[in-house]
Amino acid sequence: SEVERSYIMIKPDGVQRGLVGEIISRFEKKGFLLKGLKLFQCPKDLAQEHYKDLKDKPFFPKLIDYITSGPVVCMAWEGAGVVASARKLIGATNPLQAEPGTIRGDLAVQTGRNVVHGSDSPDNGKREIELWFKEGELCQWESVQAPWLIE
Ligand code: DAT
Ligand code: MG
Repeated sequence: SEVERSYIMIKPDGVQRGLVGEIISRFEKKGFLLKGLKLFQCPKDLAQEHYKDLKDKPFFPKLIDYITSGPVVCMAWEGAGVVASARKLIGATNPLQAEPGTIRGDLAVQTGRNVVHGSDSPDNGKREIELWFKEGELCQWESVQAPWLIE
């Protein structure tokens, strides 16, 4: 089977608040492998497709306005168990309920400004990476750290 990947995205508030380095660091230090990275101003139709499961929610229009309000940082992170682990590093959807030590728990206060997205299943990780990255935008490489991370 394929190596697991998660689509992680720093939302416009994370970029505007100068949290890009801090957030990338959390995933880098954990030991996952960065396969794709770009700063990107997202068009409305892409945001709508990304969040299509939420299209009937009352907050959907505001969510789309927020995600398209400025550049985001798109990332593809790889590793066994990366999807569930990234969700733990990110913390609960509502930052006031997110545990200290998590990205949202440490860096945000409101659901509508929760600084980062992470895929909720390996299937969605694959779907979202295909949605946000073009062919050729992902890099094939091996980290020199690999033998020190995985026995
Ligand atoms: P998550 O981002 O933790 O996977 P989700 O997939 O349920 O959460 O929702 C996607 C985003 O939509 C979430 O990060 C912020 C926004 N959102 C979710 N529930 C909301 C609510 N009740 N009010 C306002 N925004 C909400
Ligand atoms: Mg979600």
